[in-house]
Amino acid sequence: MPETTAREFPPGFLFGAATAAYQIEGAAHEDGRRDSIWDVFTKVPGAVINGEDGEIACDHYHLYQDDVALMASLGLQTYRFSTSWSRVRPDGGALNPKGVDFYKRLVDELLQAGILPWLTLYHWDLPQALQDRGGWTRRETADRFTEYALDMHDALGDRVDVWTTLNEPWCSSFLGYTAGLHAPGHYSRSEGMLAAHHLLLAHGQTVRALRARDSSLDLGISLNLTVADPADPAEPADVDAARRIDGQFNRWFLDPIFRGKYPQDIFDEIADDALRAAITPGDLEVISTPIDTLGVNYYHGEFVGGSPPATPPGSGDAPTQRRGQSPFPSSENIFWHDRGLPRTPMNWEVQPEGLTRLLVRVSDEYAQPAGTSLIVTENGAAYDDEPVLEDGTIRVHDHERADYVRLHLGAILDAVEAGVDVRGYFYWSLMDNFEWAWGYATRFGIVRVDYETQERAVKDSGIQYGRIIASRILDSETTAGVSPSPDAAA
Ligand code: GBH
Repeated sequence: MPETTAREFPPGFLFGAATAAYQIEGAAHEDGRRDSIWDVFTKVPGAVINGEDGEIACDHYHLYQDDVALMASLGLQTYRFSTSWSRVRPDGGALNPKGVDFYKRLVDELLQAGILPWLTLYHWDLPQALQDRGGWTRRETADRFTEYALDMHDALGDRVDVWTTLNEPWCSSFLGYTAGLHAPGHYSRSEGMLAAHHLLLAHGQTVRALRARDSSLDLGISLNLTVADPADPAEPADVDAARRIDGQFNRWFLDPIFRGKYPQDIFDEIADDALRAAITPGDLEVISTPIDTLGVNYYHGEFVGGSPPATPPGSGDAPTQRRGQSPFPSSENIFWHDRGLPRTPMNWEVQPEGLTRLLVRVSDEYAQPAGTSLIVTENGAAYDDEPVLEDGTIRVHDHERADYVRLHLGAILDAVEAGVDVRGYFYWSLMDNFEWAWGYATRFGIVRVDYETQERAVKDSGIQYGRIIASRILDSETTAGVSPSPDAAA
């Protein structure tokens, strides 16, 4: 529904869009780049729908100038992207100057367009050479990461102020090493926990190293956080299922980073000898090095119970179902229930109110007491877009995505009204791209990409976003007329 009253975004609130290197760059073996774990994982039969990979993706490596021009035309104030470790240090070790040069060109282009570069050092693409030596299950990988981060700072420290160490370490560790759904495609609870610890360590020691270089940098991490609700709040087993989901998605990362401690309840339940041995004295002190900004990635909440629902909620996450594996180290007796919320074609619930609650909670319990800023670094939805040709122009009337964006921006304003300081919002994603295990059919962009021609076309949701950015107001003026939803048009 359109907003009835005009709501203004706070001064300084940043509007942006996000991408990640492997999902858009292509040029996977150009200018010295070598395999990351995703180049290898995508070759495993059945790992990705239709066997697709990021070899060409959106060819952003060659089209970055056009893409920055597109960002400028949308009025984006900031652009969140990641740098590819295997471009910069193809074997995880020695520097590849040509790889670094690409990011220098990209950042220069952004700065020229007046767009703030929001740089993420790791969005899941570990150099395969490091995986061959054990990847994130090895402590040494954290040291290699810090060296790579310092290379990037050598190259870009004079031009980039905002540095995010990791994107969603939960995914890198538990989807990658435990559930087998992401690279490197392992099925080990123990490896997942080791990976999570070493990722957190890599984060903490890199924050320290970068801060030692330049105390004025804005340093942080982006976490995939969620809201877990019990199917029946009066049913202890359901409440317990929600506690464990919250513990493993949220507190397993927030507590070490902000409190220097793993959450005791979850630790007692899942920590094995290997993890206990891997945590050496001082690790949690390093991991809890203060950060300036916490990035919140929010897509959907979790509605769970301790026993299966009478009717299962839709088809479930397709790749999860295909493998029949659970991503959690301790997920016995956790079942997803249905509460009648709308769902995207990926079967993800649309629950904007969850974002409000999440921001309030994370602010109250973690960020605010630590003096850390909050920003939404990812939020978005994939829908079955139907491109149409109108007067020679490709249009996508993606009213569901436009609604999704408007509802979540409204949810952020609700949090702001509740007293939460939110620095801004990045829509995921700037453009359709390689959606990991889902391949290219799953489209998240506010810009459509034609993978045959690499032609870009701004979708209606992008036009709406541009209007919101220009006016800094959420109301029926900025959001109407772009792509009326069927009931609004009636
Ligand atoms: C983000 O992660 C990624 O950062 C981005 O690269 C990606 O393109 C984007 O989302 C869209 O998917 O329990 O296996 O059913 C998404 C975080 C956390 C969302 C886990 C789905 C349920 C996965 N995800 N969640 S599963």
